Amino acid sequence: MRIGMLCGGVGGARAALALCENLPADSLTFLVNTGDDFRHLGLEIWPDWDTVVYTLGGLIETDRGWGRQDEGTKAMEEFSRLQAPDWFHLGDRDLALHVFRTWALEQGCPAHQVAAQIADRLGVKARVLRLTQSSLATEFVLKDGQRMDFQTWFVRHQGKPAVAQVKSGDGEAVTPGVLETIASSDLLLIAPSNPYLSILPMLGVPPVAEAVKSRQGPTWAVSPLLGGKAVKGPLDALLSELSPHARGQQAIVGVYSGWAQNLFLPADEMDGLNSADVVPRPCRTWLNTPQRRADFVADIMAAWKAL
Ligand code: FO1
Repeated sequence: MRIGMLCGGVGGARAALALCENLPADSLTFLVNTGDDFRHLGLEIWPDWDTVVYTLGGLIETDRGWGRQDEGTKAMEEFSRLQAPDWFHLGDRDLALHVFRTWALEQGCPAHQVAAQIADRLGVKARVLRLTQSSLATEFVLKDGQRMDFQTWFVRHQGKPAVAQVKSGDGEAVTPGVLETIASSDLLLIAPSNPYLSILPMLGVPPVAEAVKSRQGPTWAVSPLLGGKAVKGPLDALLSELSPHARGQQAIVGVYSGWAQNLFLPADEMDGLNSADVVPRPCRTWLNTPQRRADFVADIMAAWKAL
């Protein structure tokens, strides 16, 4: 059985880890958001892809959910001494990855080959594809009319400025293998990632949207909310700003209407949800321990077997 999963951020990386810990790696392809990718200090930085690869390679700093474990701060100390921009934290080990990647791209190696080499060298067995060859450059139109790029809003301003609209590029070249994965996967999952920051930017790319809408097999989404709230990050505020007529899980149902046939969420959060086309399904969606990740995959597989 081949499984593809659209993912981004910490929730996406933990769901990818759950699948890798419990299913054969060669059956899995992860399609990772490129909306957060940007250049900083002249370096090519792919935060969501790096988070998935570090997580699957067993290298991630687990509590924070991004960057490397056993990390150093010498480079950041020097950036500060030089009065270089230091609002975006680059650990010493992580910095080596960005330098190597930027160099490889500047040598003329295509982005998907650079990605495949890095994933392989960091010990990742499953395929982890960036959705597009270059950044979807997500930006925010704020309630006060200002526009702000992703990382300036997310990191520098800690996701606080009120958002009126999220916009991403839609004309970037799709990475080889992405559309084939969407079409040929027996099951396409949408990870419990932030829908506005990670998933909708990907579904906004016309060939990707077309491939998802026209696939033969099921597409199932996993809710990022637990106890009706985001586990991490600015999703709760974004839901109330961008989906003002529905709350909590009902808002997630609304976001995935037209994209997914099922929404997996905790059994005790299903009451009262209504939707014409997205069927709520019970699932243990905590992903913070190996046992919980195994339970999550068991629930998805049980639903698959019951089809
Ligand atoms: N997130 C932060 O909140 N602060 C940081 O300084 C930061 C640095 C960073 C460096 C490399 C990397 O791969 C990720 C990093 N992140 C940081 C996480 C990242 O900005 C976000 O988690 C994602 O873009 C949102 O999915």
